[in-house]
Amino acid sequence: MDHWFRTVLLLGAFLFPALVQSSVRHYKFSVVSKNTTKLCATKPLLTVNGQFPGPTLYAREDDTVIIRVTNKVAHNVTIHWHGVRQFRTNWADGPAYITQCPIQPGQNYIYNFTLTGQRGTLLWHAHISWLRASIHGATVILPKRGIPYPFPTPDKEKIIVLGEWWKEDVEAVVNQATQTGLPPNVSDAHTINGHPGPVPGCSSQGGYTLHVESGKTYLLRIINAALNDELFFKIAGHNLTIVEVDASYTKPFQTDSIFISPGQTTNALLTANQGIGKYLITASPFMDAPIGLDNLTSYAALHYKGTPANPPTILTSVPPLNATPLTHAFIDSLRSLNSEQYPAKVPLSIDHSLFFSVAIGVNPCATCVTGIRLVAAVNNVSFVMPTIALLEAHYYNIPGVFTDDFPGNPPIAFNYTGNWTSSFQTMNGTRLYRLAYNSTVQIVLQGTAILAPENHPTHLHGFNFFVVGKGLGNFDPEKDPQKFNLVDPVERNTISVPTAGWTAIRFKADNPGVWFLHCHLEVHTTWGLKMAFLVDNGKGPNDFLPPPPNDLPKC
Ligand SMILES: *[C@@H]1O[C@H](CO)[C@@H](O)[C@H](O)[C@H]1NC(C)=O
Ligand SMILES: *[C@@H]1O[C@H](CO)[C@@H](O)[C@H](O)[C@H]1NC(C)=O
Ligand SMILES: *[C@@H]1O[C@H](CO)[C@@H](O)[C@H](O)[C@H]1NC(C)=O
Ligand SMILES: *[C@@H]1O[C@H](CO)[C@@H](O)[C@H](O)[C@H]1NC(C)=O
Ligand SMILES: *[C@@H]1O[C@H](CO)[C@@H](O)[C@H](O)[C@H]1NC(C)=O
Ligand SMILES: *[C@@H]1O[C@H](CO)[C@@H](O)[C@H](O)[C@H]1NC(C)=O
Ligand SMILES: *[C@@H]1O[C@H](CO)[C@@H](O)[C@H](O)[C@H]1NC(C)=O
Ligand SMILES: *[C@@H]1O[C@H](CO)[C@@H](O)[C@H](O)[C@H]1NC(C)=O
Ligand SMILES: *[C@@H]1O[C@H](CO)[C@@H](O)[C@H](O)[C@H]1NC(C)=O
Ligand SMILES: *[C@@H]1O[C@H](CO)[C@@H](O)[C@H](O)[C@H]1NC(C)=O
Ligand SMILES: *[C@@H]1O[C@H](CO)[C@@H](O)[C@H](O)[C@H]1NC(C)=O
Ligand SMILES: [Cu+2]
Repeated sequence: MDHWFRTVLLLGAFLFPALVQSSVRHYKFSVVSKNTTKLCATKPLLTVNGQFPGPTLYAREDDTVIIRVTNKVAHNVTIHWHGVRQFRTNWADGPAYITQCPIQPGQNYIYNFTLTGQRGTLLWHAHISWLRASIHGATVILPKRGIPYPFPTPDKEKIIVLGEWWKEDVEAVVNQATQTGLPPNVSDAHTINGHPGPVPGCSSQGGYTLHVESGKTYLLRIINAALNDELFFKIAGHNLTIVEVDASYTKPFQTDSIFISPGQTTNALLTANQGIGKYLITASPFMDAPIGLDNLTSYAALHYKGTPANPPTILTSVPPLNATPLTHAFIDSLRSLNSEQYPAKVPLSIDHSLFFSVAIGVNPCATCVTGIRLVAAVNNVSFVMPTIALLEAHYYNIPGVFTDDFPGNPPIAFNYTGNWTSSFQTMNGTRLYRLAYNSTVQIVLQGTAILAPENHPTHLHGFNFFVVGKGLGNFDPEKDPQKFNLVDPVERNTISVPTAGWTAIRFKADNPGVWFLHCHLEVHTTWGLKMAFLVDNGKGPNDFLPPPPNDLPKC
């Protein structure tokens, strides 16, 4: 292409931005330690660029994003672009020892990927140990230039990142739990855009304020970046209209409270249609299992322009900790938009029908305080992390790192949600489940009552899935599939499997490589509630796993 033509093209792009189909966006992420005044932490926070929450990644659908990550802290780091499909950019997915070895102190790595077929809000977060506690931020994928949202255009957009925070160094918390075999200490607060609101033993630092103008509509991009807590989000006196989850459009519906699990995102329209004033915003935890959890609500304020000084705050009731019906009502309201432009391509025939029981267990541990260690498992296998990345072991055919014999069913069929009185022990293994390229997969994720029934927000890397069904008790393979929604089920990357219940998901394995599936409660992931899929190459010219980039970190 000659210079004259290139100049005309560039000028055209400048004068008529609509002509530009996509662009390349560059970001620099420095992982640094930072003392913050927002929280009364006793230790500096690990952050990206000194920000908590971290910087927002803005892009449009079809853009390429290049993020140069520099590790300036004493911990190993990786970053995961949660929910990004990573078509043929597997090496940029980020989970440590799954798709890459960690970026070690002083090292760099460039994440390079294109955002294809997705638009909405996602999050990015560290994907090693518990570093994502403070290393996280929003990913905003705008529609292609000139393509409107499939809902009324909001006047403004606001990002709301919900988090969870410990006064102590979070790595010390997880290390202590790993040594003792006991549950880790619960967090000291939840946060809304980095502010906890009132915290016992910590003088108030002021909360986050969402400023609005009467009559205007706001698109709230809400993210749950907490480590271990599913959350409810509410604004006093205002309803929210849900329009998108996990970067997939939904049929709009109104609600006064949002249920959001770690790793999930929810876009909601808020219209400032109430009297001028100051309204309470709350983020509070959900837990319906009989286990200990912090019951701390974080607070922020919705503030109308023109509100007089020091107004009384208009309050709202906080959902009870165990508000199970509210979680079901919210999940049951979610439907794919399924329009002509955004069809729900639900797999109708299934090549791999899998049944995964998810459970807590205990294994012997000579060095632990009580001689046992809490663990967790999928189909009774507690996943053991390898010491080199699985994707490299697969690509280079390195033997002895993993096996591809992950069981497609529990080793013993039993009354999953009943009283398990046999051994609480699990098996160890770095076992993957192999899928043919383009095959269709159904997984029934079955919660169990072993030790304690609990809710598990399960996340799949590399794919979106359709949530075709859910229920309480044991999945019935005869009756339950008849009730599946195969028309407009919600499409997402993380789904909460109900306590003592099941959820059925479907996806098409159209992305070759190694893809992690795990509980997004970090405590359960640490205990072994994780596995990975190995999707073989296809036959087409673009159906294969590309070679790793030159700067891929080494173990
Ligand atoms: C943070 O504050 C502590 C004292 O509270 C100080 O020793 C440390 O150097 C500070 N770290 C940074 C990164 O500013
Ligand atoms: C990003 O990936 C594209 C496509 O493989 C490649 O052309 C480009 O050079 C890469 N950029 C960087 C900075 O690695
Ligand atoms: C965990 O909590 C216990 C009891 O409050 C405390 O003694 C211990 O220091 C805490 N551990 C960490 C790593 O914060
Ligand atoms: C919120 O929505 C509910 C149900 O749709 C409705 O009953 C209620 O009046 C709405 N409240 C406001 C403040 O719009
Ligand atoms: C948790 O806190 C909320 C709000 O403070 C309260 O309504 C609820 O009863 C508490 N639940 C438990 C189990 O303590
Ligand atoms: C299982 O793996 C863990 C490491 O993840 C190890 O500590 C434990 O000894 C193993 N147990 C058995 C029975 O191999
Ligand atoms: C499974 O266990 C539950 C809880 O104990 C019980 O209510 C149910 O009847 C059991 N189901 C079967 C099929 O045994
Ligand atoms: C579960 O079984 C044990 C041992 O048989 C029994 O002691 C316990 O009461 C049972 N629990 C329930 C909830 O049925
Ligand atoms: C899991 O495996 C262990 C060890 O083989 C066994 O003792 C236990 O009964 C199994 N549990 C389940 C739920 O299958
Ligand atoms: C894989 O599926 C897609 C549609 O989802 C189709 O376009 C493509 O041809 C298929 N490739 C192979 C090799 O089956
Ligand atoms: C960092 O990662 C390397 C490569 O896996 C490993 O050898 C090293 O022990 C890790 N360092 C820490 C502090 O975990
Ligand atoms: Cu994730």
